[in-house]
Amino acid sequence: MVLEKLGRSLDNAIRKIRRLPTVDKDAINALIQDLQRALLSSDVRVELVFEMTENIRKEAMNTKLQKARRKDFVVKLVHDELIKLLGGKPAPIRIKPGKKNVILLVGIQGSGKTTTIAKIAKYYKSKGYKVATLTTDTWRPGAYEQLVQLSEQIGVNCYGNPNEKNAIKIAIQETKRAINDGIDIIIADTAGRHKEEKELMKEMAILEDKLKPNEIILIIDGTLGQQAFNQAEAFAQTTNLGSIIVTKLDGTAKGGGALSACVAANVGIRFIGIGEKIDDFEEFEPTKFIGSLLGIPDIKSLVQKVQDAEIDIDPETLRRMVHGKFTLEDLYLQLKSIKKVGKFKQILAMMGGGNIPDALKEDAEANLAKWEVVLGSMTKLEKESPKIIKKTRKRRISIGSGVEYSVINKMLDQYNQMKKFMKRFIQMQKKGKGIPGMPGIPGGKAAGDFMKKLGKF
Ligand SMILES: Nc1nc2c(ncn2[C@@H]2O[C@H](COP(=O)(O)OP(=O)(O)OP(=O)(O)O)[C@@H](O)[C@H]2O)c(=O)[nH]1
Ligand SMILES: [Mg+2]
Repeated sequence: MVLEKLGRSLDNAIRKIRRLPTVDKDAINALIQDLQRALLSSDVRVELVFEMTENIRKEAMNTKLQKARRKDFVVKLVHDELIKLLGGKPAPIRIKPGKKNVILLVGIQGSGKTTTIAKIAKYYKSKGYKVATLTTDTWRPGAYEQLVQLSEQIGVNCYGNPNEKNAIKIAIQETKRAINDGIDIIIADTAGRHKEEKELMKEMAILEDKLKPNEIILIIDGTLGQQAFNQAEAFAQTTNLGSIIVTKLDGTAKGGGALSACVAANVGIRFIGIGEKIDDFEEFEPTKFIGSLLGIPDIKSLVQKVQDAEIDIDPETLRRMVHGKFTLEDLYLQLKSIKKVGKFKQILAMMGGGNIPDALKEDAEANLAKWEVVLGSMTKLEKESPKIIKKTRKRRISIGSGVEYSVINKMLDQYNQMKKFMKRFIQMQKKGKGIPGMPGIPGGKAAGDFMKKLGKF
């Protein structure tokens, strides 16, 4: 496993907390200590470690939760903070079929560029692209032969010119040749350079200018630990870095430091190298990676569960909802505050089943920004009694907000559906009957619980 030692200590820390009958103050403090020890011994920068553990402590201590939900909540906190530490996933490199597509690898000597070229070439080949490698390394003896050999192993062409000493010339001529040969993606190797080597750093900037790569990827040796920060920063200053690949994460205790250092330098990690062989390569998926570090392969569903449970509905809105006084603005505010319609659906599900008005499923979320503008052009009366919004008012609102009719209509439509849904729910509740269209929910146990909950407000 990658970062085995860190994984083992994080796994132990999480296991300990999950085994406890309740998560109290002492348990949180013990977890914080375990996390600090684990991350520091993985060479993560002290400030980062303290910042993240302090965040966990604050959130864990200050959030009031039912006992049963505390454990998952705390695990999710750890997950969220580790994601922050290791960064999100960079967007995929955009490849334009039939056009020139170049991925340029840079990095200091021995970081693993040439090996990684072959790994990336194999990755894109397996996605169905016609891939070739290109070497511009005129410095290291045998650089050309090394890449030819690796390319043969994965069955792709290698472009280069061992008789030419000018890297820029090679880059221009050989890229042309590859494009003429119908290559979709050229993965270009460069000579190893040091951030102090001004000439080579300059050459790299020219290569960038001439090749106009889709992305420049910096290769960083994971055994450097937090030293990776200086390197990432220095390269980011000279070129337009797109992402980083951290290599040699197999068998180094400092991997956590290297990964977090890259993120601290503001560059996302795209892949990780986990061995010398071509297949020892992984796309960097933060959630999956952290799941395996924490010993919870299915961390995604745990996180989802906690997120779903964090429904935060304003009690006043709830009260208005059940008394049939739900306004257009309430709908907007509610959608906005919970951000995801998914959560809103959950609230509705609590009211009696999964039968949610169709219109609320997708569009509401996407249209929120426009709704805001529309609401700004409405009078108080219109927001409270949207049924008075007929043709003339719609025209005025549309002109005032600059939002097209269709959005206003949809907004009103969604509001009406919501209102109808709630009215039906309330009627059925009063009669103690089931809810039409929701078989098997005689009044709905969930609905009953929901009503009880409402009684508290
Ligand atoms: N364990 C391990 N070794 C790796 C990994 N990636 C590369 N290496 C090894 O690191 C050494 C250097 O790799 P190269 O690919 O030649 O590095 P480079 O950056 O091209 O080096 P220069 O061209 O000299 O700048 C080789 O022995 C590789 O086998 C990795 O992910 N894990
Ligand atoms: Mg090399």
